Amino acid sequence: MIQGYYPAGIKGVDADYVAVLAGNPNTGKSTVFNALTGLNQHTGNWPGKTVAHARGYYRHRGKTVIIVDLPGTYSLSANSPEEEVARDFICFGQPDVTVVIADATCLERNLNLVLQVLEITPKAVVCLNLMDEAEKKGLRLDAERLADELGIPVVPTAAHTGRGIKQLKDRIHAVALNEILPRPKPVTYGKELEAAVQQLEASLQSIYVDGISRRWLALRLLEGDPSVVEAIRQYNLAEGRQGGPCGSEYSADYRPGRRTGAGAEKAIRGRA
Ligand SMILES: Nc1nc2c(ncn2[C@@H]2O[C@H](COP(=O)(O)OP(=O)(O)OP(=O)(O)O)[C@@H](O)[C@H]2O)c(=O)[nH]1
Ligand SMILES: [Mg+2]
Repeated sequence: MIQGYYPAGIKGVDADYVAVLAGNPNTGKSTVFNALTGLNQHTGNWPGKTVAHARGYYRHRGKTVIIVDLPGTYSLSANSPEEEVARDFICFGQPDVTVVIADATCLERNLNLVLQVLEITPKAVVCLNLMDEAEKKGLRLDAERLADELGIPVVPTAAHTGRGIKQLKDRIHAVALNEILPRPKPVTYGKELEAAVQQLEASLQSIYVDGISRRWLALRLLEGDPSVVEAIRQYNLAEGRQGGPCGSEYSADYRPGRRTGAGAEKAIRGRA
């Protein structure tokens, strides 16, 4: 069951790039998704999983953007089918942009996922949602400072009213097309762990897959997460296979654009 394992396309939609929405549960992902896509959306299950998800598209600044709404997760440690789906899509679906929806009323808890995503890909944007609720609570958030600290764009939104959605589309566009090059600051884990990571990274050459950070892989293995090895095996099998329709309304042979961006526009095509 490989075909359609990392599907992103939508039948009949020729996409210029793909953005994915990740975030803790109940942070307003689906509300952001609806605000971005309007009625242009489909829902379904991930192939082979009972995890629901939605895909949609919108047009912005002359580009067609496919948006994938991932299930809510607190981490990408693959402790549940939801986390596994989220992790696998961010890693192997290689979206052009990963948007992390963070709850502005409890930012600290949400930053854990942001940092985990940034270990996988620098091409990320934080959507600081529920700003209206944070303001009601008297919280003052400095989005620019947070963007500086993280090294990626941060957009404040109140998605249920549409506030900030246009700016979010602008930032997604800029990161997808490399008009903005995010430079996240790496999290370091102390001398002992860093030494172990280095050692492990060196011996991971043989199972390194294009676009996946060996550092991230080493950290997951040190964490004792064997599911990542299985996910890579599946990915490699899928990559070695000729693409073809998976029999659903979605594209099975979506070949992700690599993160260099140059080929992304050509590579990403939702196929009928
Ligand atoms: N006040 C306010 N409410 C919001 C905002 N964004 C979303 N909501 C509300 O928050 C609730 C949860 O929103 P969802 O979009 O379902 O959140 P979600 O992250 O998709 O939730 P899960 O998929 O269950 O993890 C809904 O009642 C939304 O109307 C916002 O910016 N401000
Ligand atoms: Mg939702």
